[in-house]
Amino acid sequence: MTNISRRGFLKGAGASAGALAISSIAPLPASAATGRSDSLILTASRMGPLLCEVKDGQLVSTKSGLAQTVPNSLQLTGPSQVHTKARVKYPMVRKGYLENPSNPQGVRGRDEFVQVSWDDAYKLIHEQHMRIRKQYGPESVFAGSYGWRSSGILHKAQTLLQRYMSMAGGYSGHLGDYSTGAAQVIMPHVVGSIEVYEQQTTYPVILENSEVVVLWGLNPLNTLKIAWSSTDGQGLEFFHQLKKSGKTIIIIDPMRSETAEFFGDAAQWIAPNPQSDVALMMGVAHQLLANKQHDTEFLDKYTVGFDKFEAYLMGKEDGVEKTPQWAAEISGVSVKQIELLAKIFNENRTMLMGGWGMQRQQYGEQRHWMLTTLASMLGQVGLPGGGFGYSYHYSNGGNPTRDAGVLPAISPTLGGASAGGNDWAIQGSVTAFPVARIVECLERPGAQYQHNGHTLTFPELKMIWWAGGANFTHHQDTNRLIEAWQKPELIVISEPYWTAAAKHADIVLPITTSFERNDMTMTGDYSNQHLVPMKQAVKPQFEARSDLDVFSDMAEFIRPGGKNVYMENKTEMEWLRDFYKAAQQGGRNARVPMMNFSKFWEANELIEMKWNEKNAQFVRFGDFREDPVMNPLGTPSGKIEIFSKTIEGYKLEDCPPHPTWIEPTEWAANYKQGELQLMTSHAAHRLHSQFNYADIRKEYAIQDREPITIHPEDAKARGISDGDLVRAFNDRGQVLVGAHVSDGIKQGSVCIHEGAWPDLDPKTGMCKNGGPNVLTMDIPTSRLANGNCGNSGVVRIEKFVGEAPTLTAFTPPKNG
Ligand SMILES: Nc1nc2c(c(=O)[nH]1)N[C@H]1C(S)=C(S)[C@@H](COP(=O)(O)OP(=O)(O)OC[C@H]3O[C@@H](n4cnc5c(=O)[nH]c(N)nc54)[C@H](O)[C@@H]3O)O[C@H]1N2
Ligand SMILES: Nc1nc2c(c(=O)[nH]1)N[C@H]1C(S)=C(S)[C@@H](COP(=O)(O)OP(=O)(O)OC[C@H]3O[C@@H](n4cnc5c(=O)[nH]c(N)nc54)[C@H](O)[C@@H]3O)O[C@H]1N2
Ligand SMILES: [Mo]
Repeated sequence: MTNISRRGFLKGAGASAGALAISSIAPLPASAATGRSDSLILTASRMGPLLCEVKDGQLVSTKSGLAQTVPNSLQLTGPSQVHTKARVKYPMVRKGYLENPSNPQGVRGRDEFVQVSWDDAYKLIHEQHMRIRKQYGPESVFAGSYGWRSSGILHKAQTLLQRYMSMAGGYSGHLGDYSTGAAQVIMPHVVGSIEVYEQQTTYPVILENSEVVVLWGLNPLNTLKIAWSSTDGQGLEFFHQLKKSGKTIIIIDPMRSETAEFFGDAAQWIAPNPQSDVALMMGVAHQLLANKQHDTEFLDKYTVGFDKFEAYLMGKEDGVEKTPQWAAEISGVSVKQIELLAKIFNENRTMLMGGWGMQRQQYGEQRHWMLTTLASMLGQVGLPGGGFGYSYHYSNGGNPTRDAGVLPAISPTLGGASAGGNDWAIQGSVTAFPVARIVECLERPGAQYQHNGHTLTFPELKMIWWAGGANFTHHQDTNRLIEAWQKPELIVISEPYWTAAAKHADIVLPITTSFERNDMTMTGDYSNQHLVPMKQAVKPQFEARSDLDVFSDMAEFIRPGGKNVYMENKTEMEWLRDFYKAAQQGGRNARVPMMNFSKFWEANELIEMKWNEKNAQFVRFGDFREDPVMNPLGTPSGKIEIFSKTIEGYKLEDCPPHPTWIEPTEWAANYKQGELQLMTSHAAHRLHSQFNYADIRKEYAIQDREPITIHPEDAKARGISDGDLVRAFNDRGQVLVGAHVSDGIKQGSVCIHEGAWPDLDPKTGMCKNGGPNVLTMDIPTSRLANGNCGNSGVVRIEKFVGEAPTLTAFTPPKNG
């Protein structure tokens, strides 16, 4: 176990204030950053701007389009993305479906596929879509289609699907996401904003003012390789600077993550049991309270309900005092360490950075509520470098917002002047359900359930069209999903690759990758640091078409002239030109000069937006702290709600009205023999399921399977050695994984990173690729948020004996 000395902890604390001034994080100059080269084509991806090398029509290499200090393995995956054998080449229809679409034979996932022409595929989808819509109404058509499709403001798969469905008369959509399902619903009750997708106290302010930085369940060295728009690269640079700063860095994570490895001796690693963070935070809170080190002035002025929480903490509510001893037993972190954490936090300007894996667990709502409560007790919220921040590991939260011309994006409904005057009755989503409850929705159509204080009803889904998401990989309890997946009458998947979802569809449409079309993007979701042309590098592979082409073609089937209405009478390049013009207008207002579109497109260069000194000094909650009356929070009280009367009014057993420790269902107290806690963190060399097929897989796969990290003691007790094949199983399913035996994980837990493509052996049901969602629980975090619990559950492991089945995850079906 980690043994942290006080000296280790305090080294550097407070010493380096001002040593790294703002200029140290100021980004590289634009000319150095663009990496302009006549022979390389500039595009962008989630992993940032990319330079593409093309030879004889083949994409042979991709590399960062920005200068960077910390390498990003994902940027090299371009050639695999375009040329992998896992590509869908032609439109394909399941045999039993094609033979009789109104009454299909065979089973999804077990049938053969037959190649059809694009026209036949369109016609078939149109006829069945219209039949279903007429028979069951728009709510029977699911177009929620959640997922991390490629970057770009025009080729937005889900939006383009919804645009088509809006023209067809509406659809069932989704609420929330898989990322922050719990936190994004609880935080508005607590501080009036979602926090998880908001600009943070900036990097320069942290570097200048924070003395202690806590990475609570945060693995930024992995997760900052990407951004929702396209990464600006500054997040990795910031953590590089932070490492050099000599500040006290504390990492609280059951795994010695890539980030912990990166910091090495520059950080202290504390490993709690997975799912135990609320108890650990409460132990620290109790210690502060016991020593009267909580900031009563702050609590009085800026929060409500601390008295009720205090009563709970002291055991007056449930008879259990949440002492460090109590917390140590639950979390596996020693009393001494808990007491030390309280001391360090209290004595120093401390920034509590919260990651999201810990809220993808049962009762996940409690994590960020409790961390906010702890930060409130420390009284540093709204001070430069103090308080909490829940987006430092994501999309470069903290990189100052630039003065910029910002690109708009295509919308799910028709807009713009050119669409005016048409007589289409545009209808967006007619109903929606929490995104991670889709299997429950398929299982219980018409059933009522609670969501954030509302009683909602599940629609009955008869048609599903997924474009731009990998739901067979991202959803929990794969076997339960496969069963529910048999219920709809039609399932269409638009995909570049033969994913598990594609293999379980009726109709599969081959889609281009972002390297095969033209688009644009901003970088840095909060910073708007660059505007990047995404230039087509290679021609569409095989018969692949873009989502834009597919859905605009489909619109023509709804009614003649539909394609023009969908496209608003513009071509791909005309859309880009108009988006650029809008950005240019914004740029003019912000005094950022931008050349005209044709020159920009010719230039093959990105535009770097203007540094804003005032934005660089942004302190989250700074204005609230300065004047809470003039700048109240968006909560009912206008203050931080440690006790929420609103949530009290919901009367939810699984989400009490103040932060509460609730023992999860799959937890030590209920362990069957030999069970271990399962974590499913995000992988270093993938974006979820994306690039699982790529060359880089060779670097991490063990005996051609997804690795499972096991503590040496747990491995020894089961006769497992490093490199062995392992069967991991529970009541929900079984997977084949490769043992990575390491002391970089809390004993009693294992980790299989999310994102391996399900590849279920038809005979045994075993997932041959090691997809962890075969093992995870499909339950809501609570009926407050209905978030997913993918990062929790228990599992048993044993050495795999016998002949290993051949991996088929990336093999197209016969004829495919
Ligand atoms: N157990 C467990 N499960 C989890 C998580 C976890 O931590 N643990 N994490 C959850 C989280 S946070 C998330 S966000 C989800 C991620 O779930 P997803 O976002 O669904 O995962 P991706 O693998 O990124 O899926 C994107 C898919 O879009 C396809 N695609 C890419 N570009 C295009 C395009 O231009 N057009 C079309 N039509 N398709 C395209 C890709 O091939 C890929 O199949 O997973 C969730 N699931
Ligand atoms: N390379 C890469 N980057 C990504 C993604 C990706 O798939 N690959 N996905 C992107 C997306 S969509 C999202 S939502 C974010 C995800 O961002 P996060 O949800 O924050 O990422 P995770 O890897 O799930 O968890 C972060 C850390 O929390 C630790 N952890 C797990 N369980 C617990 C626990 O119970 N307590 C504590 N204290 N720590 C715990 C894990 O070991 C891990 O090191 O990342 C984004 N960035
Ligand atoms: Mo996510």
